[in-house]
Amino acid sequence: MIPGADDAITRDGKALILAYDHGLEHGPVDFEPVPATTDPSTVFDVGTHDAVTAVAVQKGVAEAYYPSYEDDVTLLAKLNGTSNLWMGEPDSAVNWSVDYAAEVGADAIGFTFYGGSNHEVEMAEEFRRAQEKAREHDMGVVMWSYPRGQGLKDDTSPDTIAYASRLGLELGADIAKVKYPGSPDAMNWAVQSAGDMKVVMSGGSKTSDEAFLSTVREAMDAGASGLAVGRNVFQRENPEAILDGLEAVIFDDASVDEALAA
Ligand code: FBP
Repeated sequence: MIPGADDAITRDGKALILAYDHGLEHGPVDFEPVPATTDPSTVFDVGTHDAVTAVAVQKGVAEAYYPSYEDDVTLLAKLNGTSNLWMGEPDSAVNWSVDYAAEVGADAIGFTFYGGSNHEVEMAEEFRRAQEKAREHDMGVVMWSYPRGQGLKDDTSPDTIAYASRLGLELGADIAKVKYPGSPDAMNWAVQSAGDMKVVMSGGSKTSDEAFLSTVREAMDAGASGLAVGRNVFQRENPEAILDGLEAVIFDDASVDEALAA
C-alpha cells in the first residue's frame, strides 16, 4: 500500500466502485433482470452518477466503450477474470497488461486473488507483476480478495475474511474488496487486520433497498472504506435511486432511514 495511490478512485478517502465484469464472471444471465444492462453503455451511464468513484470493467468493454465516457467516468481496469464455464480449481486469467490498461486510460487496476486455491502461488506471482507495474504508472491497486478452493470450508467466516483483507495488505494492494462476513464485529476484525490499507465491502446478489443499505451502514460503522458493487445497483430498475442512498450512507454518514429518503 502506498498512501494516496488510490486518490483517483476515492472521494474523501472512500470508494464506491461500480463493478461490471459480470458478463465474463457470470455470463449474460446477470443482465436478465434489466435487459438494457446487456449494453455496456447503459451501465457506463449509471457510472456517471456523482456517487461512483470508479467503474471496473474488463478489457474488451473498456476498449469499446470507455472512450465515450472518459470525461465522466474513472476507469478501473479489472485485469484478470474467468468465466463460469471454467470448472477447475479457482483461477483467473490475466486478460490485459497494466501497460495497455494505462494506455486505454485506467487510473487503477483490479485483480482477483483466490487465496487458498491450488493456484494461489501462480496468482500471487501474477499479482506481484501487476502491482509493481501499476506502481510505475502511479495507478491504484484493488484486490478482489476472495479466499476459495477445495481446501476451504467456509469462504465468508470471520477468520477467512480477516485473512482475505490481510492478504491485500501483505501483497501490496491499496484497497481490498472482501465479502461481508455477516456481522459488524467480523467486518471490524477484517478492517483491523488490514492495518492502514482500505477495506471495501463486496455487493453480492441483489437484496431489498433496506437490507442492502443496512448492510452497507453496518460495514461503514465497522470501519469499511466503502463498497464495490455490481448487481445490487445495475439489477435495479432505478439504479440512480440506490446510488443516491449509497452516497448518503458512504459519504454523508446518513442513517438507513435518511438514505431511504434520499
Ligand atoms: P456484485 O456486487 O454483483 O457481487 O459484484 C462484485 C463482484 O466481485 C464482481 O466484480 C464479480 O463479477 C463478481 O462479484 C464475482 O462474484 P463471484 O466470484 O462470487 O461469483
